[in-house]
Amino acid sequence: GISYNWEDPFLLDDQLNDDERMIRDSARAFAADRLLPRVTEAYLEEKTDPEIFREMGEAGLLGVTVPEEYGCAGASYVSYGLVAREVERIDSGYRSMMSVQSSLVMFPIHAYGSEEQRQKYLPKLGSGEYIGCFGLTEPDAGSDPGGMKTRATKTDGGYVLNGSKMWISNSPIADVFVVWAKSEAHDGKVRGFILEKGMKGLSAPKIGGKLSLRASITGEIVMDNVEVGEDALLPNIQGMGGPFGCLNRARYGISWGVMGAAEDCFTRARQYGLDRHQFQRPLAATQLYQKKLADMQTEITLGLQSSLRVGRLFDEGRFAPEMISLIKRNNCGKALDIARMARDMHGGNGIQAEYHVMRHAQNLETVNTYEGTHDVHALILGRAITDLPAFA
Ligand code: TGC
Ligand code: FAD
Repeated sequence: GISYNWEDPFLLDDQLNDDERMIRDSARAFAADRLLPRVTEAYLEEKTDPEIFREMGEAGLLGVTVPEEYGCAGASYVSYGLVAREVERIDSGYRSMMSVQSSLVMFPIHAYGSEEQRQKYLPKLGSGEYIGCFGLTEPDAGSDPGGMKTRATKTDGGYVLNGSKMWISNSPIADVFVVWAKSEAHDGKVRGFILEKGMKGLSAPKIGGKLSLRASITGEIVMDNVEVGEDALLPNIQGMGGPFGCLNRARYGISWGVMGAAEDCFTRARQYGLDRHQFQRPLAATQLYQKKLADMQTEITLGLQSSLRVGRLFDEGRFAPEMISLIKRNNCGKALDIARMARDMHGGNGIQAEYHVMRHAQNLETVNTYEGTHDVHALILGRAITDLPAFA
């Protein structure tokens, strides 16, 4: 046998190839050097530094699965998951910025766009020169995005868009907006459009007052007779499969990301328990403290192994969306429990920004809700198990 490695219980590292380890290591270094020093102030001041996109682009962390011909890494989905884990080890908001750009903006432009659209947008999104956002959710259509009201009406040579999107990551600072609308010219089917900052009738006011994900800016998208040409339409997809295809990627990445946040909470709680003494001994020498650490480690280890498995299936083209619902739901719920537990284990210090754990817990409230809530993913699984849809 070999001795137990508490930092990598199932030897995940052994299951990665050299390229994956390289991307993981550069993401980890980037996160420690560029993100960790900024995060506390960004969170407390609710400030998103757009420069972070440029820095992520320079470090090769945006759109890592997009092919090299568009200036990206052409890496595996396992690599993408590893990047999400390292970035979210610092903050879920930073991972949000990365995953919206990669899975929700670059992926659809690559998968559904024309060659002109790919050439025009992908290199600049990959370098972080352009910031992207993804507009699906509306004030009255969250868990049920098929109930959207945003409409595209055909004109000579293009479309006019009307409607509003709610809770959109990056929108107030975005240059490129991938927006989903029902198109009358296509039998009312949902189509994707690429809008650009500065178009007449397009605005993206910030949503203030968030008590979660404060390092990542969130806004609305308001479209008041926004006129676009035919070249704004994503030509190669129609129906809700378009946005859901993007969500599959983002949800998969989130399943890795939240484990990064959970690992940060676990390692901080472990260290705190070793350093802090009460009743003349370290907190970590008590049975209750050790049980909590064991529970945390168990869920993190199982969660990471599951994400790796689904990532491998993804890279082989053998994934079903329900697999992603299973790991998105499980890992978000478990990460939230772990972060709350780590907050408790830090006692009063646990509420302080400098100990990081409560910020993770607050962030994970959002991550457990966006990209399909914990309960909506249970219903997606329930439908697959019983063949009976329970949504409506
Ligand atoms: P349903 O009838 O099931 O399907 C409609 C059409 O869509 C297709 N489809 C999928 N295709 C690919 N992947 C998937 N996962 C798919 N799920 C469904 C399906 O085949 C069908 O196609 P067609 O051609 O037959 O029409 O749809 P429904 O309307 O009954 O959906 C129910 C439900 C609950 C599954 C769905 O609406 C849902 O997933 N709701 C959750 C909404 C959500 O996740 N919103 C996320 C917004 S984006 C976001 O939160 C970004 S935050 C990111 C960050 O900051 O990191
Ligand atoms: P609702 O759908 O109103 O749900 C409220 C509650 O009801 C939940 O507990 C839910 O589980 C439950 N519920 C709903 N339907 C059912 C049912 N049939 N049966 C049982 N229970 C049900 N969206 C984007 O398009 N782009 C983004 O970039 C984006 N970024 C976001 C960033 C942040 C910070 C946040 C908070 C959200 C973001 N979202 C984004 C929106 C997000 O995807 C939605 O908030 C999410 O899908 C839930 O929708 P809702 O908020 O309308 O909640």
